[in-house]
Amino acid sequence: PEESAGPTGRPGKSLDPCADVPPNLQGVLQVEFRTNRTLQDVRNHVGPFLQQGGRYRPTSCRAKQKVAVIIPFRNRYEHLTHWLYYLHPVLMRQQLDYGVYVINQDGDGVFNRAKLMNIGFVEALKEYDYDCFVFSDVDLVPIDDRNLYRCSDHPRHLSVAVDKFNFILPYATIFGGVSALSEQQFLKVNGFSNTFWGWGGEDDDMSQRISYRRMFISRPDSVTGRYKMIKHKRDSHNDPNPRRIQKLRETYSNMDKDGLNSLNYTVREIRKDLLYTFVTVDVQADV
Ligand code: GDU
Repeated sequence: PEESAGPTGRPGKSLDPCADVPPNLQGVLQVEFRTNRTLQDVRNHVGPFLQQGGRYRPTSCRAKQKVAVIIPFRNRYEHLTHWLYYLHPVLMRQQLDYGVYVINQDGDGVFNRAKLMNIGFVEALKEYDYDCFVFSDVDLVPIDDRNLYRCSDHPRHLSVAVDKFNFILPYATIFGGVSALSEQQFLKVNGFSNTFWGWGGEDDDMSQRISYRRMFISRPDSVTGRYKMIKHKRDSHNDPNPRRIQKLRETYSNMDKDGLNSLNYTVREIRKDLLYTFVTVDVQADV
């Protein structure tokens, strides 16, 4: 017998799979940050289509992937508002079954982007059986919705052409900004390192993990992969990590013991907004 939509509106297995290429994409998008937006504006704009926690799934077809979008975060509320305003409609048009997780580092200790992303992976999986994880800086907005927030056969780097770098890939192995790994790919590399405190290196460490596990970095082309970055000053408590160069020489010997299998943290609060799930965590930083 055919399975129908359940009481929660969860589409049953009877829905046909969504198309490989989502039919309602717009291509190049107009993106503008020099305008005042509030979270309430964004809720009014996209709220009717969302479920609490920033969750969405298409109703006319069965999504190809279940995607957790993970944003490492502290004190960038204005950027988050722009990000939500632009990304929710894009992710909906891409027909993803997705949820948005903002992983907020508690306190004033040194920032640890990679550890926050590991935490996002673990916390999202406690809620739903996501199979793909997109890790995104809060200040990066795609300007082409053909850049699909999905996983592929190899780890995927999505932010290939950022306006700040004149729309050129700065170097071949770059993996920072916005990237996507399937659950299996992420487990294969033991997640990110937890030990990059402050700015820099953690993305290159992941890039090396990927190559040491004999995977490649896949990318969209440099037209589809265009992004706008919201301009900002360097945050406090996120100075360049002076140890990052040395640490990158140690990826191979450390990756099996520094990552998901050594992750320690305490969840302080999980707050559900219509637009996102906000997870505040103590990452055990030195202050
Ligand atoms: N972030 C915060 N609050 C902070 C610091 C950082 O929310 O106080 C988050 C944001 O999501 C931000 C991301 O961390 O977008 C990256 O931090 P920066 O913006 O300071 O770093 P860059 O713009 O130089 O980013 C580049 C890459 C990142 C990462 C970083 C090195 O785009 O993916 O690799 O370098 O750590």
